[in-house]
Amino acid sequence: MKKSILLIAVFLSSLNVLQAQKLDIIPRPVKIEQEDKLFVIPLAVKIIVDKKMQKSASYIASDFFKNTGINATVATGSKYGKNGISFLIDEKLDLPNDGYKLTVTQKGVLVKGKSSNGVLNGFQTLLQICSAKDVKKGTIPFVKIEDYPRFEWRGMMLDCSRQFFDKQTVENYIDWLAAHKMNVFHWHLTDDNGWRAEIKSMPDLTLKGAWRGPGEVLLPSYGSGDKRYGGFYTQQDMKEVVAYALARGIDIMPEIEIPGHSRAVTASYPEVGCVTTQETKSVQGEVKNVWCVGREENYQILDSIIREFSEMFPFEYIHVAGDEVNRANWEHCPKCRALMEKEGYTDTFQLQNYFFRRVEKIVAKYNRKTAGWNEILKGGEINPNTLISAWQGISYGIESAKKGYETIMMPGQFTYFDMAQSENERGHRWAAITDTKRAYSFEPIPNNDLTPEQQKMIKGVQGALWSEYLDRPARFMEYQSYPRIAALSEIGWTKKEDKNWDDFYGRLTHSHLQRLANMGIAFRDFPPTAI
Ligand code: TNX
Repeated sequence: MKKSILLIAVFLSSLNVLQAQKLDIIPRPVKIEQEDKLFVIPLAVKIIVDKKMQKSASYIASDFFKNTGINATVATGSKYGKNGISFLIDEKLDLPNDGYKLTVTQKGVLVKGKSSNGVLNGFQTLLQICSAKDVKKGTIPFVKIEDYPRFEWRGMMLDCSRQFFDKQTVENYIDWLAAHKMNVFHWHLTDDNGWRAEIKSMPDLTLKGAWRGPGEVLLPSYGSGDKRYGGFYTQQDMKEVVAYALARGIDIMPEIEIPGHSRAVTASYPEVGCVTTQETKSVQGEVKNVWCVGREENYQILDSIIREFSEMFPFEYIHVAGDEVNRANWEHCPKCRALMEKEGYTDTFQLQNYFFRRVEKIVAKYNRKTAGWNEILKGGEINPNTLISAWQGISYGIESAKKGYETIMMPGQFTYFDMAQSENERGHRWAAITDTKRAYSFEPIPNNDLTPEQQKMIKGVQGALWSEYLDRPARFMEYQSYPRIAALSEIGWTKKEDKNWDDFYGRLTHSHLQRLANMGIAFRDFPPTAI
């Protein structure tokens, strides 16, 4: 008798119905109710995608197949399909923006989102459930999930200047962000070491400024030795990447690095730089890398560059940088000095502020809002609509929020994934050594220093991957990105009180690292197996 009970128990547990299966969702959802029953996905299951989400339909079908091995038939519609999987927009859903409800019953799967991005977030959760270690292939446990993000902005920046990542690589990167419910890709397209965006009115920016190596005026490349190195995206490429990202719920914020970090510009068009009486260097040891703020023609050039960017990138923000400007350069430039005198300025931060106020006007002319690094707060007032990327530390973000600017928290000490992950690994070290646990410990609203109104100015969080070190070994970019981006995704999404390292680590190691491997990501393991 006892033996047969045991046998039944073993049999039932092999069907995974005795104990709740771990779903290991990252980022952790707001609310999950789970039952010990399974929906068996029929072969050639019918997927219904809301009519308003036409542009995401083929993506949903192909990613569903990649994760489950099941070839669904996809149709667009607006009604729940019995025994199938339905993805529907319900604008009246009683959840915050980007929220969704996911219900799995014997009747099938229903994902409802307040917006198409909400639906896509629910889709990602569904894929993660299907690929959780405990969940038997071809089945989905009965669940009711209600979920929405803590922050509206969950971003990641990739530096495509110091190293050039081709279009396919960028699209893969976007896929991986989407899998973590991230919604902004900050595309760092220009820097001292390469200009990567085709600009039709300034062709030399990519004919010359996208390349380095022997005979080039640019810095020697990182690790590429004597070989010519570089590349750029055509305008068509960039438009395609934008569409690719939008289908996955991701907006692209392009960045044009001005007025510093512009060696690639002056190598292509020397007249844009200052004519100085003395050469000075930027913090990164670069010469001739600053736009001349006293040269009037430069503002026309900026107008055409920003216009072309606005034609390619529909997102509401264009990022115009402003970090680490070698202002000493302006002190030795007669044109800049003349402008200072004319305006009655006593220091070069005021000159920098003058530059940004003009740039803000150009950006506004093309119906976009300006974003910049936290240094643009210096030297005078800027437009109250301008968004601040606070990179130098948490206190910089707090200061920006207190001044009333919408702020993205991206302190280098926690969210710069170019930082090494341990003493023995490669990477920058100037901000911190940041392993996944440390990255996870970041709290974007760390104290009660901010009033509730000021706290609202913190729109979200972002990571950054600068690429000076990403030349080698192969796939180091992925090693630096994951699993730290998985940790960041939870900081951006999950409620503060639900964040817990041990719990996150459990989900990560039990199911999620395998998901990353399935996506083809060469992530850093615990303990590290490379470098
Ligand atoms: C600072 S963050 C920079 C980048 C470097 C990075 C390396 C910022 C706005 N500027 O130019 O690549 O440090 O960590």
